[in-house]
Amino acid sequence: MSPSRPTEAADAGPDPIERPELLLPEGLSRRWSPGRSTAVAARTGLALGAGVTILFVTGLISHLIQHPPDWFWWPAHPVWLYRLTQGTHVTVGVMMIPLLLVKLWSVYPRFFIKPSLRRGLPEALERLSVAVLIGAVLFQIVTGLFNTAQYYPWKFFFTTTHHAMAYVAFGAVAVHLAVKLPVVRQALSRPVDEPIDEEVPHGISRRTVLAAAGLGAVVTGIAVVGQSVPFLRWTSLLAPRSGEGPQGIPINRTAAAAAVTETARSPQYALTVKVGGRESVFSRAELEALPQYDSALPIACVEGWSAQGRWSGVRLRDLLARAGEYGGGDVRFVSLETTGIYGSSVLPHTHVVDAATLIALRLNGEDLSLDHGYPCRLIAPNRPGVLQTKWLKTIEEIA
Ligand code: HEM
Ligand SMILES: Nc1nc2c(c(=O)[nH]1)N[C@H]1C(S)=C(S)[C@@H](COP(=O)(O)O)O[C@H]1N2
Ligand SMILES: [Mo]
Repeated sequence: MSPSRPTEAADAGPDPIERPELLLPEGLSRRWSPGRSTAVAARTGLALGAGVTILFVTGLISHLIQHPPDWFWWPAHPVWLYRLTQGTHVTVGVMMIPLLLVKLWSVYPRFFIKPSLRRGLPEALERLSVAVLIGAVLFQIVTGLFNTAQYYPWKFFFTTTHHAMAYVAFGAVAVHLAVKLPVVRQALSRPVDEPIDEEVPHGISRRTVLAAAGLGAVVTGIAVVGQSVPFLRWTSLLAPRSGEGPQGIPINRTAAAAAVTETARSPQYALTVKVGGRESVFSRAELEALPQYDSALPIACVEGWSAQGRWSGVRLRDLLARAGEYGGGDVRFVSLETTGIYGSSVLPHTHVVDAATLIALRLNGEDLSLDHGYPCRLIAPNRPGVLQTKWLKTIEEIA
């Protein structure tokens, strides 16, 4: 055996780096084991590339709904679409962890290839792009996971950095795939476990490694997806929200945390509605006296969990019509909550006029609990939970 000479065996392929010098300490494997191979790296790489693409698209959807530019339009139906896109985002996000680990394992000796002047700038640039890629994807996974666990050990604002880094991660994946395309194509055109160089000790087979990666992704996916799929709730071993809470729905922020316990219970409570230049106020009793409708709608939190509720209350469009003349603009909802950043939201016209959009007074057959937004809250179809403002104080049409 010649431990200082890594052999690429049948995987040498078109890769320009042949028999490079490795900067690995003695005692650590300096070999390309058969499991650690282009065959494995190409296949896990494609799965990761597909994952990052899904994450980029679903993440941008979530961003655009929350910060809509003029050109953006998001439908009110199907009511479960955001539940699906964001549930997918977080589930696929978690499935990336085992895939990324196997991918890194399959290529790790390459991180220790001695830089060589002969291979020059292109190789240096390629290695830099791989460093950016790994850094960005790791960053997304860590910040995303911490966010779903509502754990913020850093000072910067999660969403802004996670959003900015999404372009870096997606861009780096695209560049990496473009650079590696010839190698990937060749790897895919050959059998996974082709006969290997006698010089290389046989260890774990590539098929086993790939099966482990796939199984790992499926198991982690199942352990998370239950927070979005009701009949899989019991599988949610890794989901931070159990799906339980008062009236069958979890609560992110309680009335006590939002410091609205007193104002929400006050006998003087009234909802102000400003529309078409007119201002009207409604007590909770007056809202109850208006025609009541039912809506089966999910709360779909940006953190990935979601839960379906049977809401009842006044249709927003009815309430606006009673209060004044609705001019067809967006509508702002302001909470009794004065601290924090979730005290208001804006509802686009498509959702304002939708029959499913309610000023909810009841949930699953009971009066809304204080923590779910008593005296009344907004519940609109196909929206992130963060925009379903609780403890409403004012509703106003904006330009
Ligand atoms: C390469 C991987 C990823 C990409 C490209 C990506 C991309 C994005 C983008 C563009 C957003 C929208 C941010 C905004 O509203 O401005 C987002 C939101 C989010 N992502 Fe990811 N993401 C990735 C991985 C993950 C992972 C692994 C998780 C968790 C396990 C995760 C959890 C979240 C959460 C919870 C949000 C909602 C944030 C909020 O609106 O408060 N992401 N992601
Ligand atoms: N005023 C106010 N409304 C709010 C919030 C908040 O913190 N304050 N949290 C939002 C978030 S992030 C979600 S997911 C939903 C959760 O609603 P629930 O507590 O009834 O399940 O409420 C939304 N409405
Ligand atoms: Mo949320």
